[in-house]
Amino acid sequence: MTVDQTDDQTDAQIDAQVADQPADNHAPTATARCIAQAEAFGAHNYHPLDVVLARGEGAFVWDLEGRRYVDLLSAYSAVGQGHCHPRIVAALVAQAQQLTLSSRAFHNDRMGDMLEKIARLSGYAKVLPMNTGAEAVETAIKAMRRWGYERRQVPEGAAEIIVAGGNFHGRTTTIVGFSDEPEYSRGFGPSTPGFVLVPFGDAAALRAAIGPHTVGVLLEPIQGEAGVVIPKAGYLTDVRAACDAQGVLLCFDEIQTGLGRTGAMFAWQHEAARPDLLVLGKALGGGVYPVSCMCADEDVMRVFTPGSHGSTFGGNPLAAAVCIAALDVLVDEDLVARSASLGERALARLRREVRGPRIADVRGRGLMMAVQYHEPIARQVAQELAKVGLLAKETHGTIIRLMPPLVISQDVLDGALDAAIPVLARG
Ligand code: IF1
Repeated sequence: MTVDQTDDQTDAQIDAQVADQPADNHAPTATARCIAQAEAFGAHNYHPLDVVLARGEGAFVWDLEGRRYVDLLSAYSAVGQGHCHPRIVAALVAQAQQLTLSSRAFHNDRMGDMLEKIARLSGYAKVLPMNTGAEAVETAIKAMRRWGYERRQVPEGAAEIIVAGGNFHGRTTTIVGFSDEPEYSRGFGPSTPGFVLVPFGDAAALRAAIGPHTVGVLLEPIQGEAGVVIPKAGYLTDVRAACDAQGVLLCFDEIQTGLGRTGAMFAWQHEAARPDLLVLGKALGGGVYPVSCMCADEDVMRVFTPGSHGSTFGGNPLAAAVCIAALDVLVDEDLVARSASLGERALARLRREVRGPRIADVRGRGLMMAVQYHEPIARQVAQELAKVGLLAKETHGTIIRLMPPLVISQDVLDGALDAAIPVLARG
């Protein structure tokens, strides 16, 4: 279909096209129409469950037919503060009536408060605001490379960054170029040079991979998309020591693990492994607006000089207002402690009750949990969970991630586990 055909098409033709689209045979009309419309006019770069969400509040979402679900994905951790948190929405609405976008050609009266709040919360002197997680990761890659050329005398253009197998850091061509997941990189080459892949969790292999052109290491402290892959105790500490010993930078991508998800404010705090660069996103925007950033101390951040990096929307007043409220909610509602205590209790119960020949592993930290099967049945488990009012997402065929909003109450989580465990255990 070309654009002019779209323009010329009559409603009847669109209705006919929409009606022809595949949709769940049992899905009611409104749901079916919505799915068919997305199928008819959207790129097919996702394979969502046949659920059309229309409303969200706290840990709950409702579909077009009014069915309520407990959200066990939290938009991949971006809805840590819960859906449509009133304080965050109020901040969005208020700022939207004041000033939404100023560009960085001028100052605005909200960005400074956001930068200071993130700096104090993260313990870093400087913050560079961006929008999506991938943009913040690309910012960190630029920072490590320029730091390497200016501070380690690495020959220009020869910088290497060590990354881990199973990594997920976003979808830009540079980032997917160092992914070892073929579906993320197939057909998008040529890859950006200067990345060295080592096995995740193997500090000796990482240490051995550091060479004269290495400028930094980029890791998720716990791998999210790989399926909540938690390294053995001491790994992050060993990686920190290896970077110190050879004078290379350590960058942790905490876009998914950060802001309380794993039961600490940042996952690196489970070990004494403070990175030189910290990348945040997702819940930084309170599930309401895309906000990301890269945090670092002056020694690294000063590689950015006026005009060397930026973005149209980075640090805009609307993002700042939302981010400030999102972080206030995180702190005022003690979401980090909730994640730790609720997660510990939920994981213990899952480990106790989700057992059987089909179960390969049950793991987690804070409210970032996963059930792994021996066979690739996770998609059908997700579909079965949806039937009992629970929304979760499979990854890599065999893993179901369970990541409710950090605001979920003990009762609601207990109820969700009551419904989930028979489905998870059955596989
Ligand atoms: C999709 C995955 C999760 C991330 C980490 C950077 C980014 C992400 C650790 C990039 C984003 C999202 C992207 C989304 C689905 C989701 C995802 F399955 F793709 F990998 F969460 F596990 N670092 N993860 O998890 O942030 O640019 O998206 O803001 O692309 O399908 P972004």
